[in-house]
Amino acid sequence: MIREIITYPNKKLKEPSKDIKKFDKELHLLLDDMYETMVAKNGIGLAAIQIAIPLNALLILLPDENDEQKKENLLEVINPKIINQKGSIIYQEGCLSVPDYYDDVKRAEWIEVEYYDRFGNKIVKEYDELLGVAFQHEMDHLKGHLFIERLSYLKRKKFDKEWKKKERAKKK
Ligand code: QAP
Ligand code: CO
Repeated sequence: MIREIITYPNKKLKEPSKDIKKFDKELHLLLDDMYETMVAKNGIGLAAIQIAIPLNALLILLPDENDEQKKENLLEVINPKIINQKGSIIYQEGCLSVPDYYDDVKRAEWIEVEYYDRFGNKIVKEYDELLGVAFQHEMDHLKGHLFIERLSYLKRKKFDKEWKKKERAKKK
């Protein structure tokens, strides 16, 4: 089922998510709905809180070299923790919860993470480049943060200005 994605400035996006305790049918239904929703809305990443569910679950699905999103490349991430990180990288990010705005964000260039798959198997892996950026972006959602909170002061002002302009245009 495709769920509704909540968008900025919905307060729910600030809510910290909670750990998942049971790796059951209900979790699998949530992950399946998140996948359907992410693909339908042309996303490459989605956190459960973006469909208003405050649980520590996120998905990442990058397009392959043929620009196709193959389900076999889907990353289902439960209760993630960053256990190591190094370097820094600047990447232009966007977010389904902040539609039509893209800007540069600085993040760790390499991360080591620990998480669980949908069956409760523990996974420890390293990620860098776009996958590492996507992981950090989605993990921010679980803590109640959006990428626009990580923009430089000037870029944040630019965002506020553009967002207000868009709001005014909508009201007409
Ligand atoms: C997070 O972002 C991300 O404005 C995932 O109109 C961002 O899927 C990971 C999207 C950057 C790595 C690098 C945004 C779709 C999707 C929009 C997304 C839009 C339609 C964003
Ligand atoms: Co996002």
